Amino acid sequence: MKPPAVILFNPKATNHKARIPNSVLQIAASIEGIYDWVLVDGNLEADPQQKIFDYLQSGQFQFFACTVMPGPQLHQAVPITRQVKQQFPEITNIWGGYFPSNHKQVVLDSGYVDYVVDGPGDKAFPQLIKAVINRESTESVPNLVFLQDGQLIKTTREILYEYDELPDLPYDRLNEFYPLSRYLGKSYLGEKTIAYHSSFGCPFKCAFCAVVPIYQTKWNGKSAEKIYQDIKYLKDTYGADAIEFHDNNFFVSQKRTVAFAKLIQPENMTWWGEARIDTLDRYTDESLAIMREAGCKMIFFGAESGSDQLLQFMDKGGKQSGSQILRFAERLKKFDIIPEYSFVLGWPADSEAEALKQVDAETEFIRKVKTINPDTEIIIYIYSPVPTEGSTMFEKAKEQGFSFPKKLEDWLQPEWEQFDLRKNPLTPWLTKRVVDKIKNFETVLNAYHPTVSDIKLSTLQRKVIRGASSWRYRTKHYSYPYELKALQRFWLKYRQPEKEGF
Ligand code: B12
Repeated sequence: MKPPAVILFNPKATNHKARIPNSVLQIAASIEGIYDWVLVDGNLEADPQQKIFDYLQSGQFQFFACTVMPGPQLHQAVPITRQVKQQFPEITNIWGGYFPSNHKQVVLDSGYVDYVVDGPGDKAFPQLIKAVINRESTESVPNLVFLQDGQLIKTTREILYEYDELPDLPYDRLNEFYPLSRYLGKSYLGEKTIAYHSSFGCPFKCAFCAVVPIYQTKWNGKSAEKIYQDIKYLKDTYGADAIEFHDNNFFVSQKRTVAFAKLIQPENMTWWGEARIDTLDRYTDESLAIMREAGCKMIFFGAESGSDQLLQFMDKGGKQSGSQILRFAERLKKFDIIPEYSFVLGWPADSEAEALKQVDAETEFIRKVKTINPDTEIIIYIYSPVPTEGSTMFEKAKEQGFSFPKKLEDWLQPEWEQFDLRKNPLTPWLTKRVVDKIKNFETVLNAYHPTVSDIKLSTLQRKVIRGASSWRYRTKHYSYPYELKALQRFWLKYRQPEKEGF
């Protein structure tokens, strides 16, 4: 008698481009050859709920396993999981990923999620499936959270695994469910862009980052050889020509980065990844030149703020400083690697006046970066608290009256979606005046310096929007930029990389 099978669900995350669903694919790898599995991708299914119900009606499935990150994915994950529990109460519902890992209680209190896998699921998932099928206790399964007689039970935490020792991702199996070519979309980097994850965690503990509670400053990365092997396979088999490294911190090890660069150089591929300014600034000129030669075109950096005092307040750690952020933008120019600097504005402040002053200081700083290196891409987030319990910042946020929704459905409310998108978190210290000031500056900045990553913009569109915004940018008149908002929305359909990716 075949063991019952597993439905893996990747809820819709973006409107315009599906990416290789690495979260559920890595979970699939953990049971490949042990339990049968099918994959439903909400980014490629017109009616994912019907697809899931068709599978469930076959009676061959016992598990519905869903990956959930904050934001848009909740809009499919919540209603579909609730429906699965109502219509097929015998099915075991399992959630994993950043959202349930950081919001375990509210997820389990919903009553339609049976288990949360907190952090990496590579070992937990196959062990949980086995325990449930064999009706054994789940208390020896690592990284598991569940309710027992109303009590929240947390099993042993296993924070990190040797990435090289984990099973290969079953790309060919994925290709049976959805042609892999549909996941290799056109982007600023290339015609067929791979989404690849080569490391877990990050060695730092920035108080605004949701990675910290999960990986607790630990980091582990695949070897350069292993990454190259996978990429080469996707290039030769599916014609991929570019790579988005989705690691939280790809460049932790200069040795690994340079080794990978030397391996990938002959393949003529273009790549992008996320890094820290102070880490990259310790790379030698030779390493940066080798990376560029090997196709490293743009790197995302958490610049966060030009204020050393705020960098300290947010536990940015390391050696990063305002002057280093400026100097490094200058340095990267020499290597023709585009820095993509993300800033976080709207930190907890004791008064509106103080918050407005903070914003003025940051907008001036961002203008300085653009003067030093006009190619620098700028991304602006507004601080949205994440549960970094014990961090000065999160404690201050709570002191000032911040709290997360108590009911899972409340996260679907528009204001909480904006919160997740870090675009208007409605935190108690953020008044409308402060949010408008940030948004208006962002509008004028994106008009005067439109992102290179929005590949659908024509040269004419770029010229017109820059021309239309130049008086505002030059004279720092950012208020009520409705004409620019209208042009961006209706003519350019401007796409911000932080929302939808490249
Ligand atoms: C790819 C990505 C995106 C893509 C696509 C997302 C998608 N789901 O398709 C895009 C660019 C669209 C995106 C957008 C956003 N993102 Co994003 N994104 C990522 C990124 C870089 C990679 C995710 C991934 O594939 N990881 C690789 C897999 C293998 O790792 P994993 O997901 O952790 O999976 C492991 C475990 O979590 C667990 N697990 C995961 N799922 C499941 C499911 C089951 C059943 C089980 C058992 C286990 C399990 O086991 C896995 C293997 O160990 C992560 C950072 C990161 N490195 O993970 C940020 C990240 C998840 N994103 C984040 C955010 C905030 C956003 C945005 C809200 C940003 C914004 N303001 O716009 C938007 C949301 C809008 C949206 N469209 O969804 C944050 C979430 C922070 C938080 N509060 O939880 C992260 C953590 C980045 C960060 N460092 O802050 N994102």
